[in-house]
Amino acid sequence: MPPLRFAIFGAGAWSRMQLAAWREIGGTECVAIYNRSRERAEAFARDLGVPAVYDDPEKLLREVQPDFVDNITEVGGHKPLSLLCAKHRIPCICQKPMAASLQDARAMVAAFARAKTPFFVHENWRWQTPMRALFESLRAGIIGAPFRARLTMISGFDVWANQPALRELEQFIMTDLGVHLFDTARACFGEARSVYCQTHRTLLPAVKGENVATLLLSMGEARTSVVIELAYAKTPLEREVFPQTQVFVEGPLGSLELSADHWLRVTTKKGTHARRHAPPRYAWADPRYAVAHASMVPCLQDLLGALRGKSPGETTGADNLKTMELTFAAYESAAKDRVIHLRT
Ligand code: 89Y
Repeated sequence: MPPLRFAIFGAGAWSRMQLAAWREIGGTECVAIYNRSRERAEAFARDLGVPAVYDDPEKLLREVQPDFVDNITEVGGHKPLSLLCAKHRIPCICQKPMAASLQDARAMVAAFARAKTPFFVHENWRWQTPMRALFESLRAGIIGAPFRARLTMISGFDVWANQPALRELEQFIMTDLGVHLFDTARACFGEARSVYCQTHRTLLPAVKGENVATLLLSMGEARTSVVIELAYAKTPLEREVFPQTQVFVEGPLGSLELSADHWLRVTTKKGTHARRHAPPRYAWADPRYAVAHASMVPCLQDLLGALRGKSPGETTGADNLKTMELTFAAYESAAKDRVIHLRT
């Protein structure tokens, strides 16, 4: 099968990592790079062997006619550049978070539906090695229908050192990190029925947005009570586990615990079975982000299968709209200090 020819939009650090992940799976060829600043695009092309460089995205689409675009720009580029792909009926993968507002996310999904063109969101958290092991245990019904769960990501890691733009977001931790955990919770427990959320801004003025959030959700048919705790704060912690998500799930037949260093413990009346689900190591991955970077590989494999029409793909734009609805409902809940009910 000939490789799918694709273009990358955005020549930042994340694009470099993502191109390495694409090359890991094979079956695609990056044929062009677009960036607002031509110098950055040229440096990217030189370093990574990409044959064509553009500082005009529409010209790229017209001249190169890629099979798909991987839109790896900052959030401000997600809507305009994805809509450009829809206009040219070129399938597009957009980096998370899909958009900076629910209205924009809805407009994007609608534009691709009208253009009858595939649209996906690069949402990799649910593809983390230990998370997939957790899904398997949940789906196998080992603990029965879960009645309560907790997903925690509390960290003092300096995420702003590598991603300084995160300092400027008025809506920070839930659009940057929350979307990942919300999406993972949806994959585990079903759609959110309601959400109550409280947020804190403890790093003002250096970080504009909220950097702490606590949510209580009711999810899925089992109406699982799901608590999500998020923090990028300077609180001293005994153990730093960035970027690992810790999970605890209770059901009538047992409990599941995903804890530090990728250990999954399954406890039933027979006792506890513990197994470590470490992510594969890749030379191109930043070891400080190991489990997150490694998860790009199965995520892209899934999206490639979908682009080839072999499978629906887990993280379609339409599916990710539910994650966006939950994210903005959580902001609304925090602003109004009340429970928000979502359409399921
Ligand atoms: O931007 C975020 C992401 O997608 O994963 C972790 C991160 O780099 C910092 O929160």
